[in-house]
Amino acid sequence: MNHRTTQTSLALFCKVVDNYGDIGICWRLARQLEQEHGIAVTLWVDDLASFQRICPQVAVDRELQQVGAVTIRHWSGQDGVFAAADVADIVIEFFACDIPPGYIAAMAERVPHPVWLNLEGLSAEAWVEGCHALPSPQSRSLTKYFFFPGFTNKTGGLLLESGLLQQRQAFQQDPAVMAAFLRQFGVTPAETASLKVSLFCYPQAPAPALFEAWQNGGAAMTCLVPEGVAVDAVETFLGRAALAGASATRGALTVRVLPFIPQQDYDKLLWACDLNFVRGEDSFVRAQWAGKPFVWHIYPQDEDLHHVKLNAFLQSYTATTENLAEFSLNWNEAAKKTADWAALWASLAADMPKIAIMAMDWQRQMLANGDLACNLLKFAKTVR
Ligand code: TRH
Repeated sequence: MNHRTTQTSLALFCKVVDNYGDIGICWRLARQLEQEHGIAVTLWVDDLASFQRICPQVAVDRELQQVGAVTIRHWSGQDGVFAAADVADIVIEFFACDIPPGYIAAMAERVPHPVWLNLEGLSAEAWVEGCHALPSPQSRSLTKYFFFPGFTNKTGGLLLESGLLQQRQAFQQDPAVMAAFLRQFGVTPAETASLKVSLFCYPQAPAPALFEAWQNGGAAMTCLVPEGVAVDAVETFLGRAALAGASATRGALTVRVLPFIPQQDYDKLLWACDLNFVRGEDSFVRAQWAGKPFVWHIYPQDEDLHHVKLNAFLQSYTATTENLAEFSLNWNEAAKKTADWAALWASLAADMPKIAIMAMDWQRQMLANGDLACNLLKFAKTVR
């Protein structure tokens, strides 16, 4: 049988609203669909510069390129140039990104119509289960389906590459490999032996106050911050530009700036640290697969809508202790009481061993929901 003619094709459209989460999620999904499911994936993305930051192989000046076996198309206003034959078997728009009208017209011409999915953002709110997989009739007899990632078996689940958890285990069971990974960023043996925290957050996070609490704390700590993150707080602490390689120690705390790490290595940073500060959507999910305690900085929304989402997650997450919830609410400026960061940190630190154990239970629960790529393909088959 000719493999080429039977290979399922899939087009994934991604508009980068800001930051790295949009392309981060789409790139992860595209790679997994191609590598694990043999799908011919075309990833349309409007911002190649953001893409290059998480995947250095991407050339920013190419309209069409292959990275691995995924086809990358620069999405820059193309319309009216599509024929039915150009349309993939499965078409995914990420986060309601309005795919080109010309492409939609070609979808309507295609026989059979492609499966059309809108891949939504991640939320632990209860309404998600009711909206997941709902059809939305469109003009020209097309139907679009909402596909929601999520934390229960009535949602699409979470992105998880096969073998990731085994890779993590192998990495964590080999201190020499872990030390070598950190050494490439200039992390010293003393820093490696200290309590290690990775920091990824939005600029408004109260990092200066937390640095002060860590600095005045008893135990040696190392905070590893990729370049470009919490820049003001890091520069104030360092007393100089927060460029990769810079570090300073004050009291018990060392802050070290790392280069922004390619996405495929970012997991290793999470695996190597004792506590991870993550944000947005993709790093938030990776921290859950890392199985270590983490603090989530949620993407801010108007009218503090994100506080509702944060609370929904903290209530669902079975590794939440009272101290983790209190710390997280303060980190996201969603707490009722003014923060005493030294006390918040002492309480969270005391809970970390317990949280680490419960985090593994949570992981088992998430695994039972199946992974997002598999769930998405299964769903596509049912509506084909
Ligand atoms: O960059 P983000 O803030 O993205 C956000 C969220 O996705 C949010 O939901 C969305 O609405 C908004 O963008 C527009 O955080 P997130 O989701 O964690 O994505 C960061 C990506 O960058 C993730 O794939 C991990 C990757 N990364 C690296 O590859 N190297 C690094 O050094 C770091 C810190 C992150």
